[in-house]
Amino acid sequence: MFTWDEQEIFPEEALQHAAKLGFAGIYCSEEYGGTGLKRIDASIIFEALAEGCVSTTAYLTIHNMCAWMVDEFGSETLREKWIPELVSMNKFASYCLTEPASGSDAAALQTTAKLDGDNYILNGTKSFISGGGNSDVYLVMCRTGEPGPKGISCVLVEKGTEGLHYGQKEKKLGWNSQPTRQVIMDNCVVPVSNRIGKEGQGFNIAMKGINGGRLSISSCSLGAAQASIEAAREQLEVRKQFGNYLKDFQYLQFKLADMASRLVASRLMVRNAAAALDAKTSDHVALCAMAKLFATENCTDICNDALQMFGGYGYLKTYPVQQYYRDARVHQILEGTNEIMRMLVARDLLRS
Ligand code: FAD
Ligand code: 2MC
Repeated sequence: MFTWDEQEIFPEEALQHAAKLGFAGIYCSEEYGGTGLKRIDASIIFEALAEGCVSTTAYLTIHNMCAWMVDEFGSETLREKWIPELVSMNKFASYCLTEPASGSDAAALQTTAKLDGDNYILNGTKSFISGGGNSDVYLVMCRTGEPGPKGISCVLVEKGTEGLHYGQKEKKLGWNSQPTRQVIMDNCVVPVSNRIGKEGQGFNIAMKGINGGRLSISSCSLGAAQASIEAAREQLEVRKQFGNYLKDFQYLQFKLADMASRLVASRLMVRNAAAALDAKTSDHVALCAMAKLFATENCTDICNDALQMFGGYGYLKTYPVQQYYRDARVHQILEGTNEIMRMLVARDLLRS
């Protein structure tokens, strides 16, 4: 995982190996080759994988979200064509919602898709696209109608489509084992049959996808925190200062106990929200938002506390905790910032 981070390697073969284990379409139906498991299973799998590499697992979660969107809302033709390709990771997928002028206010997006016979002509720029440039399939949220959420559709754009360009690879604090680029559409001609769901349904599809995405990203945070606690525990057992092992200082014992308690609380919130999403309970959106808010903030703090326990060594790239911290930090920003998560929870509480 150090090499992937340091050399910014996107480990496509490792991902395809994960796909062979059923990890690329975990909650897709079995009809076209998905694994047919539940969100709670996905959460357990992503947490475990993230203990190995948060960034690579995080890309896998986005791919899973895209595969599910095609499987759940795509036409029979699209499902038959793409699901086998996606669940085998013969093809990689990206989710394209954010634009330079619309991040949190996603429903204000400006990328257009104008109808021209049997095709849409797409124009616009998507920013921060995970997998951008490397992925084969882009699920692009674009405007086919009125301003606001109801004028948005979801269109599958294939790599190689004329007019599809990519920006430079972004330099990032973490998430270095996966590329992030702008995806630029300049008169991209895409068949209308590539639309996922009905015209105007795209924003709802994007949001339904991202509820699960938020839990998957939170699960990556759980893996980062778990691995950081284990690393810190080992360090406390071997490092001596003032003639004692660090584990014998009560301050550090209590700190470790707090970290473990916050991790367990985070995990329970994520698994509880996953069960709510599986059951489609009326409060599942708020529970997913709460879980992301709580788990990503607490788990980043746990990684930071673990780094502190390593002293100066924690700051060195030869030790793993700094990478868990760098990789987990962005989970408070993407897939909806934690301020937007608070907004979703508050809306649920205050709605009449
Ligand atoms: P802004 O929306 O401009 O927000 C700036 C600040 O203002 C934030 O702190 C925000 O919380 C706060 N804020 C905004 N509105 C309010 C409000 N009403 N009340 C209180 N605070 C508010 N997007 C994709 O579509 N696909 C991807 O694959 C993808 N991958 C990403 C990978 C990385 C590494 C990163 C960094 C981002 C990625 N994103 C992706 C984009 C990500 O979802 C956005 O960065 C995020 O939604 C925030 O949007 P923004 O950056 O435009 O910030
Ligand atoms: N689940 C299901 N439906 C949702 C939803 C959710 N989480 N959030 C909104 N909706 C529905 C909502 O119910 C409404 O549907 P309908 O009109 O049919 O009742 C529709 O979407 C419009 O919602 P609002 O009226 O609440 O729209 P508004 O613009 O006020 O707020 C907001 C939308 C802020 C919640 C949304 O824009 C948002 O989640 N912003 C954050 C953006 C984001 O998550 N970006 C992630 C990019 S991907 C990424 O970062 C990766 C790394 C992949």
